[in-house]
Amino acid sequence: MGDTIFGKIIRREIPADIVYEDDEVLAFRDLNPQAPVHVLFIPKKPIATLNDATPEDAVLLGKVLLAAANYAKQEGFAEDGYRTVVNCNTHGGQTVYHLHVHLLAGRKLTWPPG
Ligand code: D5M
Repeated sequence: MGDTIFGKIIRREIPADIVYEDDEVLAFRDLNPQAPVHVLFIPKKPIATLNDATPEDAVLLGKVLLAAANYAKQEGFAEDGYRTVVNCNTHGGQTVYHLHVHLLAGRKLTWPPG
């Protein structure tokens, strides 16, 4: 359980640029940023994909999203706006199998994604 690169970050086995932490949520800068601000918000509980989330995870997932929104407000880019993304499995472009919310901001993002 939790044996992904993000599990190692949670356990402080590898370094990360952590910007937020509480008992259940961790946020750190993406190693390969796609926007001026690119932060990953993760539940400390190792849920592999959104497909694996259960009704018991509903509050936890809400906390992950709210942590991202609070960070955007705190850092002053909420008004201009930002994007949150959860990639799921191969077609979604997921590469790390520990559920995470990408927070992208700091430039006008295009839509639709590729
Ligand atoms: O997104 C997985 C993201 O995780 C991708 O944008 C790179 C990022 N990543 C991978 N390893 C690290 C470490 N060690 N620190 C910070 N960020 C990392 P996905 O939605 O699964 O494609």
